[in-house]
Amino acid sequence: MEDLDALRGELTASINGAADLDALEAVRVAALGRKGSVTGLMKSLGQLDPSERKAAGQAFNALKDEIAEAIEARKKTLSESGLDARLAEEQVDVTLPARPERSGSIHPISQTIDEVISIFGEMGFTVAEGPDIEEDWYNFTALNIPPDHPARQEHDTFYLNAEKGDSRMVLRTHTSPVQIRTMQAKKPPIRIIVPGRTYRCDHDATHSPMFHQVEALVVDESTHMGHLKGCLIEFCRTFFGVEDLPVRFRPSYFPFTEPSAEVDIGCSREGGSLKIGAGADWLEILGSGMVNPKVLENCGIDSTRYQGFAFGIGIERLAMLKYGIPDLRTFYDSDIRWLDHFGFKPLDVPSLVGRALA
Ligand code: 2NL
Repeated sequence: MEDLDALRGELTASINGAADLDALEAVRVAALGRKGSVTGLMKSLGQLDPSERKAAGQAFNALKDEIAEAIEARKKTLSESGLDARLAEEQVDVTLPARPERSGSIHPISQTIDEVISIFGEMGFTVAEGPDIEEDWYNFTALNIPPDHPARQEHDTFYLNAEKGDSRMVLRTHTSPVQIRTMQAKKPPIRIIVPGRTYRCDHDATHSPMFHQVEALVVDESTHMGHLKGCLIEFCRTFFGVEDLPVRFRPSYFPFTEPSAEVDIGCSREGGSLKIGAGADWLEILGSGMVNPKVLENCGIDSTRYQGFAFGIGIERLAMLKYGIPDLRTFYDSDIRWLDHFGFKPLDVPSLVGRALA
């Protein structure tokens, strides 16, 4: 029994002294392995006098269990401190600035959309989004675009193959279907802007089959053309950063608005270069109008009580004008040198805060 106590003391000291999991495993093998000291004791039971065997067997077993338990406890302690050590070693200092040569840039399209959202956000608009693949009704019919309208024809619109029994879907040709869905789902007052991808079957130097639009919709009981004008004049001046920018509303036609107006801003083309702001020329930048009462009714809105205005802006064109990007096709080339030149720093979040003081 004294030998047993000595062995227990020795093994316990080795277990608690094991510095890592490998050292602990060596102790385990030396004690409980096939040729281990405790295993040896168990094997010696056969040579004992039968009168001693039972008591000795119980004592050996108790020692074996005790040692096994101590090893498990030590193992747990070592694993946990191992993890703590690794966590301490692999710590990342999140306060270190990103290396500038590694940062990406914000695409001019994203930047321009963010700027437009920021301006209309300050005016009280909220952003709405919807699917790129639409039903014909949302993209055309609800907008008072007649069945024989040229916009519906195969060569202007991307149609998807119809599933059995279903009518064919389209890639939305404008973001207006989102306004239609909003009008169906919500009661006025409505004040939304809708940025997103749009698609038309057109590809040349000034058209891309995928492009971006921001449309807006306001519906309320007393909404009138004065609101439309004020809102768009304010937008143009803020977006281009020209306080006295001339803005002109020119009569136009869209099936979904009545009356309709295209909006031009003042510019100069003197000496072959385009300057926004001063000058004798005009530059068309967006289309707008009062929502056609038929469109309101198509969405379940009482057109004798409510009126609305809407407009649509092409994002690529806005970005080209504001940032002097000469070629539409370069937007989609993913040329890293172009992105380095025309891209924006990720942390330059567009904001109007402080603009009034600037
Ligand atoms: C353009 C013209 C426009 C709208 C879009 C609209 C949407 C609804 C109802 C009425 Cl749901 N109108 N959108 C209205 C006028 C013009 O876009 O030339 N965009 C680049």
